[in-house]
This record gives sequence, structure tokens and C-alpha cells, in this order.
Amino acid sequence: MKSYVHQPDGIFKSVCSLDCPDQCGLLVHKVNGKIARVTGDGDHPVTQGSICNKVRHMAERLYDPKRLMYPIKRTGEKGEGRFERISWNEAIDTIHSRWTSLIEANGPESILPYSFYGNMGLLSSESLDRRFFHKLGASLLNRSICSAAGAVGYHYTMGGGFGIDPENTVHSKLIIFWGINAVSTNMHQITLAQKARKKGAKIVVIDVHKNQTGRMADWFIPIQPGTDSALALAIMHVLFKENLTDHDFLAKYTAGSEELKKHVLSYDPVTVARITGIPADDIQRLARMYGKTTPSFIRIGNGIQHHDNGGMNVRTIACLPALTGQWLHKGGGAIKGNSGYLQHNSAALIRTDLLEKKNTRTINMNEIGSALLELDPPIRSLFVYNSNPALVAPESNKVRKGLARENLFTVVHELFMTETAKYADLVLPASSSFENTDFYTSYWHHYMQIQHPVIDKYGESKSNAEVFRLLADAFNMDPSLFQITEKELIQQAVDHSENPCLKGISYEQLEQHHFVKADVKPLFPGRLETPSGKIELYSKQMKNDGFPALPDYTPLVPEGDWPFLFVPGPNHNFLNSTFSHSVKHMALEKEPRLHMNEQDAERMGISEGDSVRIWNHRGECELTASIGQSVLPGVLVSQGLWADVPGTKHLVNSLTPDRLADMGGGAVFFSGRVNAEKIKASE
Ligand SMILES: Nc1nc2c(c(=O)[nH]1)N[C@H]1C(S)=C(S)[C@@H](COP(=O)(O)OP(=O)(O)OC[C@H]3O[C@@H](n4cnc5c(=O)[nH]c(N)nc54)[C@H](O)[C@@H]3O)O[C@H]1N2
Ligand SMILES: Nc1nc2c(c(=O)[nH]1)N[C@H]1C(S)=C(S)[C@@H](COP(=O)(O)OP(=O)(O)OC[C@H]3O[C@@H](n4cnc5c(=O)[nH]c(N)nc54)[C@H](O)[C@@H]3O)O[C@H]1N2
Ligand code: SF4
Ligand SMILES: [Mo]
Repeated sequence: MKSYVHQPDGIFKSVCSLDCPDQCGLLVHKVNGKIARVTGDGDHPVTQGSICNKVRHMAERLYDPKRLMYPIKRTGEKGEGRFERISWNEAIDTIHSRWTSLIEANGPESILPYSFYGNMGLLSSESLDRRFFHKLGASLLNRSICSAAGAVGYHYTMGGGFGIDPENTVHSKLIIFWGINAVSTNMHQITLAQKARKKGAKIVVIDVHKNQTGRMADWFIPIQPGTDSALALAIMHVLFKENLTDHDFLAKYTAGSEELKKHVLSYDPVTVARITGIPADDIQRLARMYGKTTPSFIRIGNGIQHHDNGGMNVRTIACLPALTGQWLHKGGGAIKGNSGYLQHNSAALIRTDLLEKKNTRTINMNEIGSALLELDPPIRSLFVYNSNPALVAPESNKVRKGLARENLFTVVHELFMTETAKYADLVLPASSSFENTDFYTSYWHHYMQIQHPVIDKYGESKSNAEVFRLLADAFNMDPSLFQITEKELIQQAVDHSENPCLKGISYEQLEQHHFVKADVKPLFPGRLETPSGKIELYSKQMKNDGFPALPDYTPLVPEGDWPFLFVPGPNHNFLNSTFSHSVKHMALEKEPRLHMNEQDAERMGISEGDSVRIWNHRGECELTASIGQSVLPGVLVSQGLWADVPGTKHLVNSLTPDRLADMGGGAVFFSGRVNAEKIKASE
């Protein structure tokens, strides 16, 4: 396998491993055996050499003196953060003996792996780890925290994670960023939109917060949280009423357009104005603009689906491009996520067939707090990697109470002493992506990429794959499943005749070219992977699954009379909780702010810069008021999953509900309600 570890100086091609749609091609600059700088790879066809500020400072994260070097075991109280160094042998022996006794006494389902995509490399996130836990018979985890609800909603309509090629969006004439803060979270989509704009395209942003993305729009449309499907239905109402639909496309490529036409009669702009807070004239204008502009492109973001009705919001918006036949035009259509095209042979990597008990219990990661506190039979051991649930999971007071249980044996594999790691019995040091071999598939652009190790492993750190090889060995698991190289794993993953888009992609090609484009054919003419093979405006499958067959609007779950809806999203300079401990990234963000409408502020006697306490029955938080018109009255917005520094109260997830969304068991971070009060005037 290729490696650059032994070349002390030079510039080497690499990939950004963070959970970000752009998946940039990187250049890693090495001086005297160490990474001095990270820049963008100008050869990458989509990201073209530009990268975000977060990753430009990556070298500081890699060599941060706080990075974990050795395995350690807890000597203090859970959560306190006192540990002492041990050897890898002791760590693996401890895990082996604790798990062996747990399995004997309580069965393997008393053990729960908890992971997400802190490293998007597919070997790091879903390969030997899954094999190991399947073979062990541990409880399964539903990894639903990010985009599960929307993915299911989109799937019902379009048959899978299939949108348009973002490279074609330079041809769009109308670009709608719908519930996505793309300036911060998908910056290269903004670059492409700006190119389209130079050729005359208009940019519309529909959001609950006029943030960086709203500010660059030609038209910003503020909307009440969780009401987006009503808006989409009103657009359909106008399109049908004013005969702005594409009859040929509807007849050839969709199922249920007549039913939909009747159904949307009740969603007239005046009715929907009352639901969404958008004036009826604006709804009318938006619908006409959408109906009369080709090609038009909708970038569907995560914001609209972190709600109680998130699946249906995405399902409904996903119907829109069909009404005007956008999918037939270069640069027309939508992107929710594009992971369908680069779908590798996941079955070969994760080997669900190794699971003996087919009805092994599954735990939804959004309910980790309640699961740790209430589940019977209890979870007695937790193995966390690629994630920081004490900060990122909803209802964090419950999560912490669960993690603090004395009778929970917790192992955390991490690069840093995160909020979660502080509760661990054992913490194992993880290598960074630049120290591993891995392969990557973007969920936005169409390129698969490879990562070769650029530097030596830091201290005694190990990759996720290496840790599971050690554990498999300790448990005497079949070496042919685990004692194989990363190259062999990548070969197994890309060998996937069921996905024609991967035709011709091989390990050798990846090694030679670093990024290889999927062989993607236009969606139409063609057959979608829905039951009818068409875009399902009416979905029998949804009806069978207990949902309305047609797109619909349901209000958010009522939460008593807390006066404000609270939307705590990500920020520009952190990546979820990653970088939230970095002095540099924190300084760039300054402080966690609470965006509030000036009418609310005036009524409550709150001024710019005041400390504001927000609270509900789940928890409380203290943030700095930022007052103006960036949010509608009754809405509060914060940005960033801030580190839990003692003496501060920045833990926004102490307020978020752990209810599940309508589809996919998704998270509803943005559907919680709170109250607010001034606690201290600004100095
Ligand atoms: N800089 C940076 N980039 C990131 C991340 C990060 O933390 N920081 N995280 C990465 C990850 S894991 C993900 S999933 C993506 C997420 O990135 P996005 O897809 O952009 O999703 P969010 O930022 O969660 O929310 C997007 C927008 O939705 C708005 N919103 C909330 N509720 C509603 C609503 O009901 N209706 C409408 N119309 N808008 C609403 C929010 O105000 C926000 O501006 O970004 C990835 N990229
Ligand atoms: N309030 C609120 N909460 C949210 C969101 C929101 O918008 N609002 N967004 C949600 C979303 S969309 C997501 S995706 C989740 C994300 O939540 P997480 O997946 O927990 O993401 P991070 O906070 O980035 O934590 C990833 C951790 O993985 C570690 N890591 C990185 N590489 C490796 C590796 O190779 N091996 C190991 N073992 N560890 C590694 C990093 O050091 C980091 O601590 O958060 C969710 N939480
Ligand atoms: S975080 Fe996103 S934008 Fe930044 S370098 Fe990584 S992939 Fe590119
Ligand atoms: Mo996410």
C-alpha cells in the first residue's frame, strides 16, 4: 500500500475527512517529517483548491499538546477527567475480560457501540467495527442523528439518494437554498451558485435565520420553523392553478399528479401565509418565479428535516422539480444528498450476516440518554468512537446522567479528551485521518477519493480499523475477517456490480488518480428505484407504512406554552463539536450568541450583548443576545455546539428534545421550545 510516511518533505494529495458534503481534495505540506500546512488541491474538479478556514488550521489540531497519546484509565469520578497512563495490552485485556463477564452474565446485547462520522473514511466509520460488533452480537445502533428523516422522505419520492450533479448547477437560472446554511456548510455549492449568478441566475434563500447565506441572497424569505411543507404545497397550488406545470413530464415520469392537483387545492397562498408567516403575495411571486424559470435548482438542507415533521418536509419539497419537469434540464432538479451514486459494497464491509441473532435489539442514537437510564435489560457497556454524544446528542442532561452511571463500563476511542471521554473508564488514542489509509465517497459531489498515510501515527494512537483488529484477536475471531489489509478492504468495497455507477472504479485507479468520478447517467429518461419506477407524488408505499400517501403539512409537536421556538444549528468555524475546543476556532466565533427579534427583545427589556438565560423542562443555557431582524418574532436561533467549559452554560443540547421525527427515527433538534430572560446587562 502506498504511503508518504517515509518522505520527510514534500506536498502530498489528501482528502478532508470531516463530515461535510464538500469532501475537499487537500494538499498536505510536509516539512521535516511534520505537517506544516494544509491547503486545497487545485486539481480536484469540484473543490478546485479552495478550502474552509477550519481545515486551513488543521495542523494545529494534529499537533495540539492536548491530543491523546496513550491509552489511559480513569482514576477520578466519572466526568471529572482524571486518568492515568496504561499500555495497549492492559487496555485490550481489560475490555476483553469485562466484556467476557458481561456476555456470560447478561448476553452480548448488554454492550452497545455508539459511533457517527467524526471521520468520514469508510474504513474508519463502517467496516471492521461493524464486523466486530456483529460477530460479538452487541446491540445495534440506529445512526439517525444527522439526516435520517429527510433521507427517508426523499427516498419515498425519488427512490434513493439521487439528485443532480452539482457541477451542472453552474447552468441553473434559479437556485433555491432551502433550509441550508451553505456559506458555512457547503461552501463549494456557493461557489458554483456564484458562477451561475454571473450568467444571470437568481439566488433565493428560505430559512428561519438570515445568516451568512441569507445575506448573500437576491431574495431572502424568512419562514416560521417547521412549516416548509406548507410553503411547498402552496407553490404547487399556484403551479397547477396557473398552468405552469410540465404536462409531458408529469405524464411520463411521475405517479399521482392528478391526485396531487386535487389535494393542493386547499393549500392556497392566503391559508399558507397564516401557517408560514410569509405574505401571500410573496408565496405567489415565488411560485411564479419557480414555474417560469428553467433550469431551476433546489439545494435541500438539513435544517428543514431536524424537525418533528422533517421527513415530510423533505418529501414534499422533493416533489417540486417534477411539477415543472426540471429533471430533464442540465442544472435543473434538486440535491438533498447524492450518496446513492457512490454507494459501495457496504454489505461486504459490514457483514451483517455475521449477526447470529437476527432480531438483535436496535437502539436509536437520538435516544441514547433515555436508553442509558431506562432500558431494560440495561446497557452495561458503551464503546464510543467517531462521535461526542455528551455534546451533540439531544437531551444532554439525560445523556450525562446515563454516562455517569457507576455500573456502565465505557470505552471511548478519540483524538481528544472530549466531554464524552471524561466519562469513560478507558480512553484509547485515535490516529488522525492523515495517519491512515482509507477511502471516501462524498454525499454531494460524484467523486470517490483515497487517503494514503502522510505522517506517522501520533504517539501510540491507532486507527479505528487497528483497534477492531486487536479486539477481534483478543476474542479469537476468524482472522480472515479481520487480519486483512486496508487495500483488501477497499477492494471488497468497490467491487460492487449492483451499482453500475462504480463500473471501472478500482483500488489501482484510486491510487493512480486520487479522485475518480462515478459513472452517473441522467435520472431521466430512466427508471427510478421507487416501486413505480417514477417520481412518486402519490406513494402507496407511504400509505402502507402509515403515512399520508400525498405530501402534506403537519404542525410541530406542541410543547406546552414555552413562548419561543429554539433552533440551535451548527456554526461556521466548528464542525459539529470538532474544533469547539480549539482556542483559534473559538476566537474566530467570539462567543455563542442568541439571535432574537427586536420586538421580542424590546418587550422583554433585553439589549444587544446582554446575557440571556434560556430554559425549559429539560435544561438551561446562557448566551449573549444578538438583536435585530435576522429571525422572526417568537424564534430564537443559536449557532455552534460549544465546548462545555466549566463556569459556562453553553450546552444547547440540554434544551433539545429527544423525540423522534416522523420518519427514519430522525432527530428533532430544531423543534424544541424555551423561555428566555435577561440575567445580566452587557458591559
Ligand atoms: N461549518 C460547518 N459546516 C458543516 C457542519 C458544521 O457543524 N459546521 N456540519 C456538517 C453536517 S454534519 C451537516 S449535517 C451539515 C448541515 O448543514 P445544513 O444542511 O446547512 O443544515 P443546518 O446548518 O443544520 O441548518 C440549515 C439551515 O436551516 C435553517 N432552519 C432550521 N429550521 C428550519 C426550518 O424549519 N425551515 C427552514 N427553511 N430553515 C430552517 C437554519 O437556520 C440553518 O440556517 O453541515 C455540514 N457542514
Ligand atoms: N443542537 C444540535 N445538535 C446537533 C446538530 C445540530 O445542528 N444542532 N447536528 C447534528 C448532526 S447533523 C450531526 S452529524 C451530529 C454530529 O455529531 P458527532 O458525529 O459526534 O460529530 P463531532 O462533534 O464532530 O464529533 C466527532 C468526534 O469524532 C472524533 N474523531 C475524528 N476522527 C476519528 C477517528 O478516526 N477515530 C475516532 N475514534 N474518533 C475520531 C473527533 O475527535 C470528534 O470528537 O451532531 C448532531 N447534533
Ligand atoms: S470541512 Fe468541508 S469545506 Fe472544509 S476542507 Fe473539509 S470538506 Fe472542505
Ligand atoms: Mo450531520
